[in-house]
Amino acid sequence: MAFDDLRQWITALDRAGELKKIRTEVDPVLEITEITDRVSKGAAKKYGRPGGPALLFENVKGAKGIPILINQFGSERRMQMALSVDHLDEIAERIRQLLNMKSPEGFLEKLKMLPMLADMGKFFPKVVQTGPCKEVIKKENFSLLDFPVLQCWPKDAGRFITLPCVITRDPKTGKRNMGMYRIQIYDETTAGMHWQRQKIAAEHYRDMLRGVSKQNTGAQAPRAATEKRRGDDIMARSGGGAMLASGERPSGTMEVAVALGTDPALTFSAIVPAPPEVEEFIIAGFLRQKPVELVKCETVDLEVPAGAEIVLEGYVKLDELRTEGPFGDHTGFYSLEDEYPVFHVTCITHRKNPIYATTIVGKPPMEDAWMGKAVERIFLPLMKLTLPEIVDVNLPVEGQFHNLMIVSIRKSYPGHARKVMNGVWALGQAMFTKCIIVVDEDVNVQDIPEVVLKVTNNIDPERDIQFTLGPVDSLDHSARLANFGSKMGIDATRKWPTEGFTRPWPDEILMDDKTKALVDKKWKELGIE
Ligand SMILES: Cc1cc2nc3c(=O)[nH]c(=O)nc-3n(C[C@H](O)[C@H](O)[C@H](O)COP(=O)(O)O)c2cc1C
Ligand SMILES: [Mn+2]
Repeated sequence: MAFDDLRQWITALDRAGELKKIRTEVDPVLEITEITDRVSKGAAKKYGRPGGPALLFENVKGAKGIPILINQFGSERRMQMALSVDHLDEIAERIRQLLNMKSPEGFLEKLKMLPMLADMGKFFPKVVQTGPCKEVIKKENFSLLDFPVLQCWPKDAGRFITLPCVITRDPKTGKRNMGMYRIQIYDETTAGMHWQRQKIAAEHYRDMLRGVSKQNTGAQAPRAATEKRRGDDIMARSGGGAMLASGERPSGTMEVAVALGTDPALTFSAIVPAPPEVEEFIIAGFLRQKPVELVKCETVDLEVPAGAEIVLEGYVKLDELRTEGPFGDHTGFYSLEDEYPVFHVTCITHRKNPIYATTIVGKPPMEDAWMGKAVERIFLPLMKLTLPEIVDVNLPVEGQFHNLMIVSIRKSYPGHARKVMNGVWALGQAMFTKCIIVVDEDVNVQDIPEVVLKVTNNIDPERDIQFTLGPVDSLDHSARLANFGSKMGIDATRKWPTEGFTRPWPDEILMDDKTKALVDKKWKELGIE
């Protein structure tokens, strides 16, 4: 069953015993973080599993009655519920079926395909006339300060919206993108838009700077060369998205809409590292098996989820950047301040009695750990499209997803592990992977003790470690330069003679089946247990 909006989802969480309502007054400045962090780290023992319950804070200091939902995705069970499955591999299986689709040969085969084609019809979003997010429309006298936005950590630069679905339009194709990029509140109507430079909205922004549009990518003349050069200058000096050139500045704005508090599949689709050509609204439709309903914005030419709790409409100026951060990030460290575009809000619409949905990030494990694990499972079949030799992948939570990937492969030729490393580094956001460990298919990558044993046994470090240079995550504080640094691959596969390894390779120690069966039979009699 898909959830139409955040409220249906909260009701379902409550019914499933996955929600804790808290009536004691709490402060959105630091206090909610401390409570939620303890819950994420296992302080709520009565739930008997990592992650604890989702939390609905009903009495938030200074919130004028707006409750806060946090930790909605914060356990494996809730992540499954959010995507309406019993196991995340079910989604991977659905993707596999879609990818395996071949042309039907006879009438019967065509008939068999009909249900799948009908399913595909559910993926596409539908624009409807109006929706609950329009219950209150404020084109003036609105304020970002009206919402109980958290200050998460002591050294944060201020209050940050941490779970926003940021919607922009590709000026080249007209396609929409929805990405989750945190937003720092500056004042009533302005905020910092933290889309990192390799993300899709930052690319839209650069395209606007370049003067690229649907009109001039075709037969029509491109922008005047001088104007183009000005845009290039800004990009060349860019920090977060782009940096101001002194003196001349290109003019113009880029429209942005932000949905806060949507149904969980939609919120989740804002974090998936989808190819730029695929609209997240379609991904959400696929995950929900039900179209996403959209409504047109009031002041910008964008559509937003009709059932959202809160919608912020506005624009970023192409010639304006401002310091964003520091912010306590999911690396366990503060991400340092940097220059990012400024979001100017032109209109706020919301439901009556809106609920503010948010999250915190920090030292893992936290809520985002479960979201990341879901991405890992769902993207495995898609990784295999490009790298079919991959058997399984583990992005350990402590590696914060971009710092460590353990991948097992079916090794078929000399140098195969290195081909896989290079393939991963070329794969969308997997480019950020600081350390890739490649093992043979007999290693269970989900079993870290086994990985440590086999990897450390199997490598001759000088021979088996591959360094490369390239883009790194904006949050990487150790790289030689912001956004640019080195990455490491460890080839921990068994080395072959054709790779120059001619020494004998020892067998792994394993007991024979006969002796095992014998001891199984005697086990009780031995009286050890
Ligand atoms: C809670 C949370 C917060 C995030 N904050 C940011 C952020 O501030 N900036 C950013 O570039 N990516 C952030 N991300 C990661 C992006 O959402 C992710 O890379 C996504 O795939 C980007 O979408 P895009 O490919 O459409 O750009 C965050 C992810 C999560 C789960
Ligand atoms: Mn995207």
